[in-house]
Amino acid sequence: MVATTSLPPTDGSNATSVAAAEVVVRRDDGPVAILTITRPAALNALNADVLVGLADHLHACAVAAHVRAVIVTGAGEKAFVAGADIAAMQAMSPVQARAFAQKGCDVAAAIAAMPQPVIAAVNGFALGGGCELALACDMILASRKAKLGLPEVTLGVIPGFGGTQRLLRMIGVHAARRWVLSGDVFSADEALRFGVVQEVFEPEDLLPKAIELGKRIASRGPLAVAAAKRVIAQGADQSLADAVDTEGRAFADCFGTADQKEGMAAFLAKRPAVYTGS
Ligand code: CO8
Repeated sequence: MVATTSLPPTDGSNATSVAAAEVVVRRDDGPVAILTITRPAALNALNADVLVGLADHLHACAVAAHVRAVIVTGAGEKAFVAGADIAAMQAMSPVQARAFAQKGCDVAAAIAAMPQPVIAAVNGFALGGGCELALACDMILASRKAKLGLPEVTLGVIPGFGGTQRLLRMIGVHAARRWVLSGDVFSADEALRFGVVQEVFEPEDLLPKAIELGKRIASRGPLAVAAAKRVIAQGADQSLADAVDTEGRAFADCFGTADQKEGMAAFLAKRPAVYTGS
């Protein structure tokens, strides 16, 4: 499959390249943008088009003022993403593999850089690069039928866009070794016990619950949500003392926003807050 390159849109529109637009479909439900990876014949496996499509949509959502949360999910009932596309990778040279992995890293970087939270709604297999994509999101909700794992070692490779590193930061070194070195696939409930997923729902409830969560986040102060996302990410790589300092500075900055005045005034007046994101 030949990737179609495109420039990230800057106007918050759905504009994206033609091939990429076919495999990643965006629909908005009010303030929540839902990105659905749609390659059912390959269980939504990640090829260059999917990665470009995801990055394009994420860049567009990041600058869309009305979008306050993003959901990433897979089309159909069977798979979130069953990994990077093995057929596309099989003949790659090390240089090509590095460039391909970089496209995955670009998606992860887009998720980390955008102010809105990104929720992975894992509706089926989330394996290899699919699990790594979920790990790059801000939180992971899963269907009871989901299966997660990093089976790369069964193919003679290792995770390539941050999976080993995000997993170890998430669940600790030894539990990460249990996942990565065995290549085992885990049920949603097992993943919940490991702390890889945060909540598990019946399959039919997953997307509605993810949208509900997205809308709840959308009702909060957007600058505060963005600041909280930022300090959690920064703090994960800092000493506790530095991280608390990072938080303290961001807390103080909130008091320079109209949202803080509005949020506290609304509480005192016993009315819902109307945030402007300013
Ligand atoms: N790549 C390409 N095609 C796939 C993939 C995949 N990862 N997974 C499934 N498919 C295809 C199958 O080949 C099959 O195609 P066809 O009908 O043409 O034969 C179709 O999807 C349906 O799959 P199955 O018939 O295998 O369905 P089953 O229900 O029998 O099995 C499984 C489902 C268990 C999910 C099985 O398909 C499977 O094991 N898939 C591979 C899982 C895997 O190993 N994933 C990791 C891949 S390596 C990786 O992700 C490395 C990431 C590194 C970084 C990448 C940076 C972007």
